[in-house]
Amino acid sequence: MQTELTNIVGENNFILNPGSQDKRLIDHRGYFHGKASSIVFPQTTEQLSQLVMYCYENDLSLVPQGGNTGYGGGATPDQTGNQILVCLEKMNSIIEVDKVNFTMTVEAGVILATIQQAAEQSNMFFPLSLGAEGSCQIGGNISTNAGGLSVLKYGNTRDLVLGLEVVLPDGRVLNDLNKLRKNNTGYNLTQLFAGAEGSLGIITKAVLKTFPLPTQRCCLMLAFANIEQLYQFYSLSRQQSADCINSFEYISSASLSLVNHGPVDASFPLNNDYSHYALVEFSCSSNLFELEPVVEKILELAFEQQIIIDGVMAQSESQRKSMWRFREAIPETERLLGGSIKHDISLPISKISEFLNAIEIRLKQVTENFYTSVYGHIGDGNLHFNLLHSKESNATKFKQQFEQKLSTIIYELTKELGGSFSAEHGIGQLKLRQLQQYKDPMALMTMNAIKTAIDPKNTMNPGKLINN
Ligand code: FAD
Ligand code: 2HG
Ligand code: ZN
Repeated sequence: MQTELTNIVGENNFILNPGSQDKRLIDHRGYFHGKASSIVFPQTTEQLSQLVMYCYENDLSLVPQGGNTGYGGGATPDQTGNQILVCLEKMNSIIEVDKVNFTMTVEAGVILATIQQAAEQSNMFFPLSLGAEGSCQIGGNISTNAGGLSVLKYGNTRDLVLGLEVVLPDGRVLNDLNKLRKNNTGYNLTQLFAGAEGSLGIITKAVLKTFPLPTQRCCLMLAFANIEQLYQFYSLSRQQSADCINSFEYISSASLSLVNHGPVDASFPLNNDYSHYALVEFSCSSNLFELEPVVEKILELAFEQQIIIDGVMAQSESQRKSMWRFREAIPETERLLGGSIKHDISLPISKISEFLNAIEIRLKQVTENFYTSVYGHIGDGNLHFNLLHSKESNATKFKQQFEQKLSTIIYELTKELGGSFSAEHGIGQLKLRQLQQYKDPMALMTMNAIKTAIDPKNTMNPGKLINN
């Protein structure tokens, strides 16, 4: 294998028999520990194509990896030690920033934050934004169809992709790398690879949509007596701001208290004894009207109509950033506390209140030994409904003993209310069972048929997303 890899990628671009402690072989949450016969760092599509062709001919399977920040273990190889881990980090060029077409063309290994910065340098905006943006790669974002903090206005990652170049499982290169917003010529193949979690091929290049750079931002931290009022504010503010909201994030009192006494070195701008908080950000790119008076008026109306019980607007960029810290620090704080049992669910917005009212009682029938940290992209109907052990018990033991029972209760109620058990984090190897259980059988059959047609030897990230 050493000779072949040297011939294909050059002697400095692979590691043979990597040690099991190599961080690329362990997923971000430390749930999955894999082994690999080698880790390869291709530098070009041509090298990658040759590598995949070699694997196809020799029945070797491959696992693509970006920044390794995914939540489903999709980028971790299995335990056999036979798989080849393909890391895209050396394919990290920004190929073109096109100000006329509002697009960027990039290689798959570019880090998300680098793309955001490059867009900004050209007075444009790439809106995908999430806590891992300093290390996740655009190829990983596309493959997981990541959501994040500005889906309400700009959509999920798949909505931001116009075209892709992909190395198929037999090594041939599919070129669908176009800048077209209209291209009605059959199946949308680019969209097939978005959210495929590396199961159909390795993305090597992408054409992304960019947007006018926001020049005004107004950020509110609000307190609500109940979820119904939160959604009244959601409607009011979407309507009256001409839909200028880019983020509408929920923070429950329990999630707030995790970060309020921990990592955020700013004081929370409201009293901390309310039950429900929302961080709402408005933005626009125009300088022809002022956003702040509009948002002030919305706040005033909401107070008058008694929709909110408390609320402030950030008065400076540093206040805006510290408001965001209270939201963004929650996952990391949970991790430092030993981790949580995570549920990344979505519901029709109209059902969230019913879900929250019913779920706790059902869970408490199994154990009282936990508390919930609920937060997330509530404007998209997406909650991170995480369960943490109560202080007396041990986090690992809690997960081992209760994860399956508690998660089943949460997913069953989610299903009952027309929701999804995986809103934005995907399936990977973590949620294969739930996929079988909750996805429509005909949809599963169609997914399997697609996988078999494109990857007949099942050498492309086997055991992820599709359990063949
Ligand atoms: P990896 O973890 O490396 O890979 C993920 C999957 O994509 C794997 O199946 C892998 O095989 C495949 N893959 C990677 N690159 C390629 C490629 N070039 N071609 C084909 N397949 C490929 N997710 C959200 O949706 N919203 C959030 O708000 C969010 N916040 C997060 C916050 C934190 C602190 C962390 C740690 C994670 C968060 N995530 C979030 C999850 C994660 O960041 C995203 O899933 C991200 O899109 C993964 O990108 P990555 O480059 O790390 O991919
Ligand atoms: C977020 O929105 C991420 O912060 C992480 O999707 C959610 O860790 C989590 O549960
Ligand atoms: Zn999220």
